Order: sequence, then structure tokens, then C-alpha cells
Amino acid sequence: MTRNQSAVNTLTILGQVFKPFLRLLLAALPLLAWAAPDAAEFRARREALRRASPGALVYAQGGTEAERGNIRTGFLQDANFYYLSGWMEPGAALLVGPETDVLLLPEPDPARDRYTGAKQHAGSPDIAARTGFARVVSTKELAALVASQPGARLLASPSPAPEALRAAAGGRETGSAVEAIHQLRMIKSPAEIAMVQQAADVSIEAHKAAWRRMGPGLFEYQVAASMGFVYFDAGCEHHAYPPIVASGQNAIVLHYQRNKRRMDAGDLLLMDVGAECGMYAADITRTVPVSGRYTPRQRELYNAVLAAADAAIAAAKPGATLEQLNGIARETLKKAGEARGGKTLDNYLTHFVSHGVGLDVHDPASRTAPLEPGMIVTIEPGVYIPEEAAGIRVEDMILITRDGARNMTAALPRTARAIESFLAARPKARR
Ligand SMILES: [Mn+2]
Repeated sequence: MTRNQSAVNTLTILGQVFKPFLRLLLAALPLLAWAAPDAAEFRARREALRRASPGALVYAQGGTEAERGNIRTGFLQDANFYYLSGWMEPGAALLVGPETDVLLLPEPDPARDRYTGAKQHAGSPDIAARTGFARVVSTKELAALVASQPGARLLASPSPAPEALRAAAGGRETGSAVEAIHQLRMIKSPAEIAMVQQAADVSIEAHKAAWRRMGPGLFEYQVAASMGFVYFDAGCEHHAYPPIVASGQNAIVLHYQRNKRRMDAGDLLLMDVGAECGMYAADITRTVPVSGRYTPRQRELYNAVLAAADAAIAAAKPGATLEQLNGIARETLKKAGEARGGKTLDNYLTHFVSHGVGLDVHDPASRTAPLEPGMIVTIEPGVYIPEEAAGIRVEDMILITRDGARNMTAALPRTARAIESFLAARPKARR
């Protein structure tokens, strides 16, 4: 799916909500499409990689598809290759050399195309304009291109080097280009920030749809289905990760994925669900009371987790580190109280509280390097207390700005009071 189509689909959702304004929104379409990364941005990323890897010849390989396509998952493009090329078709690769960039496209394959559609190749009309690469050649030319740069260091993504590069290198040593590409990916451009915000906004609507539907007697998979409907209906291509819809005791399992339990009145329901839209991921968690109101003890624990999230977000700014934010969240939980067994709540936070988000739901990020403007990370403290059958997590996505941080997912209610008000305002017959 092209980026333009994503914009159209977002407009479709908005259109349902604000039907009278649909015409006006459609008039704004070129503006929204313009927000996505364009050929000039992909070229600038390759230039940045060239500057970061002087004297190197970087080979980045895209995702490949099976002869008749990837039956279970569909085709998935490699994130590093996409970041440098913007190219969405299978079987491609690129070279970023000391002087020039080359896109390598597979030879035409009519037998495969019968299953997965026609692909562009080096001889396709206007291929330079379609790809944004001045030079587009067949993947068969890889060995000759590598041989033409005998003095260059060979670096590869993924690493260790794929078979195609090792064959073309003819015994020359190959290093990793992954770290250099990840360094670039850590800082999001304005176009990328807009893409992540779009995935976040659609995912927020998915969470709200779940809250409208959920209640005692419903199965976890039914809640997951309601959430997926919202983002697939909006044109998003994938779950950013398998939906985690965990009621009661299940919420103690951090990456619970069975989603088979029927929830009861009095349970908490943890939903860690996000969409991938136009290649960019969202990652959001809320924990809500199935019957509409938290018990006093649930509220106490929820408020402790929210306070930890708020403290970490308040400390997020350029120069701070994720290690520090993790420590602040833990310290807040420690002061907030104890579980029934007598241990302080920080003992029940069994994971790190942050990671990057972008093309991947766990995008490149450093725990120890200073945060910089343009980084997008999650803040997601939780407590998982088996003896109280309580698993609570609150996860937001924050953008590091010049002087602090902006919560990109603040539009989804976070406080116990705001969540209860939302649930109380639901229409009565809603399933
Ligand atoms: Mn996460």
C-alpha cells in the first residue's frame, strides 16, 4: 500500500466521524500526502549513511518473498532497506558507495508474478523517476559493482552478510552496516513523526472501540477483534505486534497472546495493542476495569503505576537517558506502596520501562546515550502481582522535543477517573 492510500484511508475514518466536513478533508489530501517521506528524504538518508561510513560500500538487502508469496504473513519489507530506499517490492537491494547509490531490482519472473503481481525491474519505463535512484540495475550485476570498488570496506544489512553479498564479495571481508543505519533511524524526521502520530491516532481509536465494547462475559479475542477492525478498516496493513488482551491473572504474562479467556466482573483488562500503518508502528497500553469502576485496591495500584509513568515522562528531555527514566519510574513505585506480601511495588516491575518506536515496534534506541530531539520512545511502567491477580501497565509514546517531551498518545484517557468517566458514558446496549 502506498503512503498516499494510507492518507486516503485515514480520511475515510475521519469522514465517518465528521461526514459534513469530508469534502473539506479531501481537499486537504495533497497536504497530508506531502507529510510522508519523499524521494528527496530517502536520498538524504543515504547521504547521511555515506557520511557516517566513509570509504565503505554499504549493501542493504530488502525482504524476499517465496516463489508464490509469503502465504501466512504476506510480504514484509526489511526496515533498514526501506529506511534507505522507500522501496516496497520484494527481492531488491541497494548499494551506498563512496560516490553513488545504486538500486538493484530482481529480473522479471512471470511465474512468480502470477501469484503476487507484476514487479518493477531495471528495464521498466521511467524506473529512475519511480524509484528515486539515478541508477537502477539488475541484481545480477551485484558482483561486477562490488568488484568495481576494490578499495572499499564492505558493510552489510542485515548482518552477518546475506548470501548474495558473500557470493559477490569473492572472499573479501564483510562487516556490519546495521549499527550505522540504526543510529540514523533513532532520530525521526518531521515526516516520520507524522507517520508515527497517524499510527498512534488510529490505535487510540482502536482502544476506545475496545472500551466501548468490553464488559463481563466477553472473550479477550472479541476485544482484540474490535481493535483490529478499527485499524484494518482505516487501511493500516498489520498489527504492530500480536495484540495483548489480557484479563485478570493473564495480565501478569508480559507478552500474553492467547486472548482466549472470558472476562469477569471485577477483573482488570490490560490491552497492549498497536497498529502498523504505512510501515510505522504504534505501541499503547491501558488497563481498565471490566465492570466500569476500579475497586479501591485496583485504583491504588493503578495510581501508583500512573504516577511512575508521569514522573518518567516529566523527566524526559534531551540529555536524559532511558536508564535514568527507568530509575525514576522504579523509585516512584517504591515510594508508592507495597503488595500484600509486604514487598514494595518496584519489586513487581519486571521489565525495562522504555524502548524506541518507529518502523519497528521495538525500534533502535540506546538505554545509556543521551536522548535527543526527534527520538520517539515508550514509557511503560507496570506492576505484575500474582498473589493479587493484578497486572497493570500504562504505556504511552513520547516524542523528545527541544526542551522536553510531548506525549503522542495523551488523547487516550490515562487517569482512573477519566477512564471510568469514558466507561460510564457508553451506550447501554453495545455488543
Ligand atoms: Mn511497548
